[in-house]
Amino acid sequence: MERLLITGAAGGLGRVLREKLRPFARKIRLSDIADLGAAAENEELVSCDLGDEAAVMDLVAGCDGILHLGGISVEQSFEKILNGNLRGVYNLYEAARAHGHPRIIFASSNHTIGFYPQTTRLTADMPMKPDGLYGVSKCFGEAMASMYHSKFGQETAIVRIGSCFEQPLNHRMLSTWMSHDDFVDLIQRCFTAPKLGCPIIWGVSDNDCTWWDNSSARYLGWRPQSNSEVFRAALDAKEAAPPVDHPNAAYQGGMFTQDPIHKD
Ligand code: NAI
Ligand code: 15L
Repeated sequence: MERLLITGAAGGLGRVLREKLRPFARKIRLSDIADLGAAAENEELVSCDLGDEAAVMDLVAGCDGILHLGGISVEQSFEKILNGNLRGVYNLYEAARAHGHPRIIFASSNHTIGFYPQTTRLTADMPMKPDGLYGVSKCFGEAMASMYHSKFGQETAIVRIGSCFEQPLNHRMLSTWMSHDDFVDLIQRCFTAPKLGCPIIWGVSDNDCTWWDNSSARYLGWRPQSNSEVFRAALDAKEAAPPVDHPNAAYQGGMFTQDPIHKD
């Protein structure tokens, strides 16, 4: 790849992927509203608010792939979500349309379906059940990806990320966890697949207790290698598993189902 754009590059996932994807592109353009530190040899740093249409238009110019991680990543007020996740996604898709349709990987979230009970096994074509305004904003992003694909042929991998951290942080995440290495492998496959289309992919490792069926994305050849079971004993030693009626044991979105509508 000649130039890969990573939005949200100063965030938790962005900082990890900035390093791991370095060999994958001749140039990496990193953008955020937060501090990005110093540029390495093949990096370009661009401070850019995703809500600024003209700035996003310039940001996307010259890029042949976009990993879109930027935006609000937890439940917050509608005003904050509106700028980063709604305007931001619109601006990104309009910029991609103006600049030759670079392939996009959209970091969606399990909070698009967070109100499903943990007893339901989900395929990617089942109706959304968002668990808050953040989840609704990711449903909007998925709908934008689908519309730009149908209308303009824009290809996007919609990755409904479960919990992508070094390791699962609680018992719920034994089901939702995706390792960084599995995500890197998925990103590479999405950018190199001869034909991508606009699939919804569950961003989850090969966990024994997953709730999500990824068979519709098998054509990408992605076979996650990590399994959260290796962390179970340590988690059990740290804390008891939540009782069955606790949100973290009842709902796929866990505690996000309990968030209020924030007003500030
Ligand atoms: P994060 O919150 O650490 O990083 C998001 C970055 O976006 C931050 O650096 C922030 O400054 C930037 N940002 C926020 N508003 C912006 C704006 N208006 N303009 C430009 N930049 C803006 O989140 P994290 O964990 O790194 O997640 C990355 C993406 O993956 C997010 O879109 C998140 O919703 C999604 N995701 C992450 C999961 C995870 O387990 N880490 C799970 C599901 C989805
Ligand atoms: C998300 O969408 C969040 O961005 C992340 O911080 C985690 O909380 C994750 O979902 C999760 O559900 O574990």
